[in-house]
Amino acid sequence: MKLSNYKAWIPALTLLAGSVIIGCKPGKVGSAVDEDAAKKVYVAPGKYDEIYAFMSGGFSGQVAAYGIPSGRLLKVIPVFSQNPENGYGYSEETKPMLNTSHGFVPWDDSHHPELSKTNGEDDGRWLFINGNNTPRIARINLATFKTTEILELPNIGGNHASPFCTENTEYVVGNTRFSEPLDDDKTDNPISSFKQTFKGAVSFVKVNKDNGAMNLAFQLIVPPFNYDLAHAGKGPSHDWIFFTCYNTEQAHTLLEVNASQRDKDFIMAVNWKRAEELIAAGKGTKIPAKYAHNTYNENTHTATSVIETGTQVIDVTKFPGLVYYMPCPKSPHGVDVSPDGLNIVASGKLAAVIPVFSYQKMLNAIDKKQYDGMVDGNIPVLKYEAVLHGEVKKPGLGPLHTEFDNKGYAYTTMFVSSEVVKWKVDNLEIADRIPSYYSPGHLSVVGGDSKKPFGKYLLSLNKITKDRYLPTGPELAQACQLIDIAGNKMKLLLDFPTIGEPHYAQMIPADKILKNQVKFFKLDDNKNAYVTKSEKDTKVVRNGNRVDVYMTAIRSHLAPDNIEGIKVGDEVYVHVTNLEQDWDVPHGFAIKGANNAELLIMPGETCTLKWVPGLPGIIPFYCTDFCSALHQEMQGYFRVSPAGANVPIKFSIGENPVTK
Ligand code: K7E
Ligand code: CUA
Repeated sequence: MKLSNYKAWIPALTLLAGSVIIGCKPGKVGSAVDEDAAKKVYVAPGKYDEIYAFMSGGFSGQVAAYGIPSGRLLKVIPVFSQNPENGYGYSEETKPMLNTSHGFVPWDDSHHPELSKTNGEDDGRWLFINGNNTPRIARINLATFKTTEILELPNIGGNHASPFCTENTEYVVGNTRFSEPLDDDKTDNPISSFKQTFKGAVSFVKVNKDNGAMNLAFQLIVPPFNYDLAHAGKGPSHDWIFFTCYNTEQAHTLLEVNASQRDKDFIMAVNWKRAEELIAAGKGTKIPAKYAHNTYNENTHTATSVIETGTQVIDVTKFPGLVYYMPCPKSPHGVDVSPDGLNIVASGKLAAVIPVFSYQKMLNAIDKKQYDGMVDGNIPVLKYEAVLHGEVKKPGLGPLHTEFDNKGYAYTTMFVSSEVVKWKVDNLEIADRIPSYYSPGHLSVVGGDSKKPFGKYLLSLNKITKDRYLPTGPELAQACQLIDIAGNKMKLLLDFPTIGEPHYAQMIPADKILKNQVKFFKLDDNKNAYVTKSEKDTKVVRNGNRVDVYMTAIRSHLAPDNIEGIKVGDEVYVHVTNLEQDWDVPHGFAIKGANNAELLIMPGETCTLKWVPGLPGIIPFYCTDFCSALHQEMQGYFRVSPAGANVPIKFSIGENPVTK
């Protein structure tokens, strides 16, 4: 690709020397703590928090839910990684959730939780989260706090600009951080052919508005830059979505230096409505693509994985009016859209200002063809001055991410100068700043990327922990800070550690989620292929070397609890149905020596543990969740006979009682 007429080069990193980029320590440690902090974060025993915070786990691959303002960890929701705590990714029912075109991938790197939106407001129905490494988007049902769908994205590497949603969750998007040749390009391309053979691809995943089901509607093929983050327009800018891109130099080695050459990279503005129209008009091209689509059925409590075989693409260079680039200083990271949809805030990691673009000026510049060259021959680069609303001057060093409150203010994290800066969106003047400990990445305001921010609290999600907590050896807890933004001055309230690395968080008033909570699954509605709805139906069935155990759990026994006739090398599938019909009575299930995790079975649910006994002997099994006064009695035995034995299958409970 060519960048004709588009000059503006500044050699290397002029602003920031290498050591500074690591982050520096703010002064006046502790001075920003609010005098009333203890009172403001204290949630009395037995009381609920006001707000849910959902944080990505980063390299843990999961999502965690916290109560705010207390910072109490409520649940780790397993998404992309196996989770032995509750058997996710270990049970037969959930293994298919982690299937991909590369096979079973039991881990990912999750960055951006995104709440579903209706009319631009968080609606509390679903939470989306991206898998950065093996590109995937997951959907969590907030009625059950379970991952119910995972869709792999073909043709991209590093699904980082994801899964941001449009104003009514018409689409969630995924854009490539590591451009690469398309999957069906079977040429053995050398890495040096980057500029010729590598592509970017933006995925538009359609979301069913009734049940949330996702499908890959189409992909836009775009120039091979590193696409980093995204946010959709809202209100007047509803039809558009904005992406940051860095490495417009198109380097494929030592990006630290080589991708920091140009003074400006780009914001890519995509008219998704127009793309949708083009697809509807049959302008898409079908290409082969292989990707997994995994769905968890909430009636069968069972996931299935389907490998899809094609997708539709549009080459954006062939359709004028679909994509524009706006120059943006300098290696931009975050891009955020103000609640009114009129301003687009970008954060150049190495920039000395925060540029704010005007949606209206962007339209005018498009209208008047105020171009500053073209990318790839015919994707217009709009003139920086023509699209700029203004720059926030001297905000600090290393701006990364911005969110908004309900009073016309924006809050931006400064990675290098370790602070959160508050500024007014209309006049771009700085109103306040507060140190953060240390080097914040994303921040989150309650409802802060929506049309109607709730405000009140801000989380600063910090990259460096240093001396904030009791040391735990070389690996330290991750640092998150709660900041009160209700008044004119920001006030630090609380530090609390998090699970994994919380790249981003979304916060929502609890009442939007509480009203839909499922407390247990109705046993009558359980359509699992191996459900056992009453103890009298429990059984053990041999079919060749496969043995199916239909087991039930209820306080305080597992039935059957004496099982004989199992042989070494059998494939034993233990299907445990929890017969309880009350809130908060899970049962667990574990087998000595099983090369697997336990199961944690919710009331009304069936889960299956696969076990291949390797040694003969008596093998105990038991409930792992302390469920009642007689939980310790909730156990049983398998008799495992040698491989060639002919001990018949036999199962029982309560036979030959010791006492009468
Ligand atoms: Cu800034 Cu992955 Cu959104 Cu980390 S990302 S900070
Ligand atoms: Cu059931 Cu312990």
